[in-house]
Amino acid sequence: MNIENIKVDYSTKIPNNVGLTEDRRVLKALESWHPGYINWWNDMGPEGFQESLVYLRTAYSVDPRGWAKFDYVKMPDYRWGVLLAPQEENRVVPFGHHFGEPAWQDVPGEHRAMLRRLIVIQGDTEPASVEQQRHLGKTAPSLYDMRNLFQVNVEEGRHLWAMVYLLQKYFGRDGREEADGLLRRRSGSDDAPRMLGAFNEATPDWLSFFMFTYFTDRDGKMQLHSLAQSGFDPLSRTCRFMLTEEAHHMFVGETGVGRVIQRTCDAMREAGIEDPNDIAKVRALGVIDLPTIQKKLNLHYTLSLDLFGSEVSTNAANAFNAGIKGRYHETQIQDDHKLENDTYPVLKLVNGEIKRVDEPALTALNMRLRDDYTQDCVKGMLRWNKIIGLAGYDYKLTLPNVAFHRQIGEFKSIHATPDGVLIDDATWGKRKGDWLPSTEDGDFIASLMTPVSEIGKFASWIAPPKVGIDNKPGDFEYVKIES
Ligand code: BYC
Repeated sequence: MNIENIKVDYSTKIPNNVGLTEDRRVLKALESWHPGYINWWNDMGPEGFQESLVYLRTAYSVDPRGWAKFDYVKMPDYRWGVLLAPQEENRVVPFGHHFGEPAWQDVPGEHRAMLRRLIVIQGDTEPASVEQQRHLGKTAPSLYDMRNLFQVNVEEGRHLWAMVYLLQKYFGRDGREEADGLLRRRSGSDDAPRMLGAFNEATPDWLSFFMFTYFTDRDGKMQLHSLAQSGFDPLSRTCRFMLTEEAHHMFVGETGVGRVIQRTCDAMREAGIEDPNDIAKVRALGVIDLPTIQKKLNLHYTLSLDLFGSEVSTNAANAFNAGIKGRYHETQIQDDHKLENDTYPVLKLVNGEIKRVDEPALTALNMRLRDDYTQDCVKGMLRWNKIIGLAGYDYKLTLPNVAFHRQIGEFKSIHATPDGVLIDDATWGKRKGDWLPSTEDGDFIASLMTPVSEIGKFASWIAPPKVGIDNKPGDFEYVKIES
């Protein structure tokens, strides 16, 4: 590990550990991008609360033993910095045609377009998620949750900076144009939407936010892990540091959904409700019934599956061969890291049936990453089910079949039930509302979204967390709204 890279320079406007003071060209480019970013943050970042003091963590080092400091900050004053994980000495390209060659410190000319595209797609998701969540501060169920939302938002902002740095430093004029484009597109816009489907969907309520941070941020984790393997070392180092921050986002999602489930189970028990499917009775208690939680899960899991691209993809094969995007935990996999003669089982539609078919492992890389993702999703779901089981209810949340509700890939043109049974359009039309949130479900959840801003208090539909952020006590004022 190169110790020099651990220290972050706070003397420039843009905190960084990439030597910006000596790199005047890039510093200038970033400084001229900065006002546009602040305008974007003011227009599209959290609505309201920009003058509030929020107890946020800021990255001040990239040393894994201690990299963040907590303090009250007004969001527009957050120090969005450019931080790369320390450079590993003698790192080599860990997969593909260039396997074993020294990792690149500059963009290899032949792979420039592909690298730029992947960096732009990654960058595009970061501001998109902030835009999707911008209305949520107004209905936060507690100051604790409000702070977590804002923490996630400022860090997604920093992740945008991370990608913009790579574009400005390594891609010259087209990099600058792409960096501007990242501030121009808008989530859900008709004229200039964000690039990937899930990032143009609404995040209408807090249960959606928790599902998003559980399922969609976890796609982020998988994609960042694959890019962290990249032979292009600056991208690898950038993604490795982003992953340190990303863990908290998924924690917010997992514990958020868990606390909703906990509160629902507690309320059902107190009221003596035995059947968790008795939706009307459960809703009358002012909590979200488990079947509706399952529907939200179905929606966010499947939107996130779409983010992996097609099961069989030559783009993915090309990126792997080029040494640009690897597999999850590439360096820990025991094989030749070239995959030239290997196969991987892919779920496909064959004569109207869902079947596993062996495909060349190289073109099946999206499917493989998606499988790794699904395994990762299951872990938290088991913990949610444990909460339900401990409360004495015979109800299990499940992940729907991958053929259900898909807009990308092998199953985009058919309909299937969450159990993976193929159905016709008419049946889908009739049953859709049983599996995905209906307008009525949305209205019910919306009716619960009344803000709670009293210190240490929580909305009726969510349990308090087990521990506070930064070990703060239950009555800690995470956001000083009027400052
Ligand atoms: N929506 O070969 P194909 C995160 C396009 S989340 C729209 O199937 P490929 C975060 C594709 O662009 C992680 N279009 O797919 C989370 C291509 O178009 P072109 C974000 C789609 O390229 C929460 C065509 O279809 N990072 O960080 O192998 C909060 C055929 O493509 C979609 C990344 O995704 C879609 N869903 O894989 C904040 C990493 N899927 O080029 C942040 C970078 C495919 O033929 N991106 N298409 O016109 C990639 O690795 C890949 O581009 C993809 C697609 C995984 C997205």
